[in-house]
Amino acid sequence: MRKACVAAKSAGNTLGFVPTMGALHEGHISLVRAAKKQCDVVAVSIFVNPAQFGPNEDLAKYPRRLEEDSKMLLAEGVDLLFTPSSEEMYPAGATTFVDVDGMSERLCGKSRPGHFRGVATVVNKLFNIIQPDVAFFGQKDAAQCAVIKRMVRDLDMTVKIKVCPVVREPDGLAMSSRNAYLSPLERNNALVLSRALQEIQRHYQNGEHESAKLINEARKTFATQPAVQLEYVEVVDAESLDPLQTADPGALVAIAARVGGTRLIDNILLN
Ligand code: PAJ
Repeated sequence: MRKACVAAKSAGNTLGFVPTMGALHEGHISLVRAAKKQCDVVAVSIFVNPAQFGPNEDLAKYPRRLEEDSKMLLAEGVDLLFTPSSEEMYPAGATTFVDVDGMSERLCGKSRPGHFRGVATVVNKLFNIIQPDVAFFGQKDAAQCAVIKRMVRDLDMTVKIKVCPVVREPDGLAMSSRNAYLSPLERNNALVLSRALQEIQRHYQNGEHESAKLINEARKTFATQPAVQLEYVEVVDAESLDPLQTADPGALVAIAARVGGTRLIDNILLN
């Protein structure tokens, strides 16, 4: 992979990179298309990164569809696909990690200790292997974007980070590889996440800027759907992930909730 990337760049091409864990959907493909548009050569990685899963999480059952994924990427004109094994990425004795202190404990980091450490470490490793000019991430994982941007800034990495909008199903559900776990009933119940966010946006636009009150509106929406357990709803600064008492334009509202055994996240930027 390193050789192929060096060869691609030595011809004077710009190299775009889209890191993924596979089970690709339109959300991932939107990143690939943005990369194709902006860069001469596009590399994608598919690696279900054990370091970002907690001990009781879905690492073993995470959907793996390498053949289907490869076909989709080929059809999109992706030039390079990197699918390392866990042993290649984490040889015995690998003990170096990237901690983005202060941010790693925010939002999902609170209930998924070590998650952002695993993300930052693997993304740093992938950047070192691929050395992209631009890397593409989805706003769907807003906290991840903030953590990666901070890492790039703090460690003087030269890669540019491009964040692309959340891709949704026609009824509003944010696309996610984990939606595959949902039964038809759960799939319908899961709409409460995007509905609660739309409600918050509406109240914000009607002049309610106090975070506690906006959060309360979301809690009310969740109360109408007892089959879904709200894990958190927070109003934070999109860059630092610090909680905001008063929401300003561009503030990030992030939600995590459990639908049956499936943990889903979604967010919006207030405007
Ligand atoms: P994964 O969940 O496969 O997502 C790969 C990229 O696709 C991420 O940048 C994510 O934000 C983006 N994405 C997922 N669903 C999206 C949607 N509905 N709309 C727009 N973008 C979407 O995120 C990861 O993998 C991993 O943490 C990774 C960065 C690969 C590190 O292991």
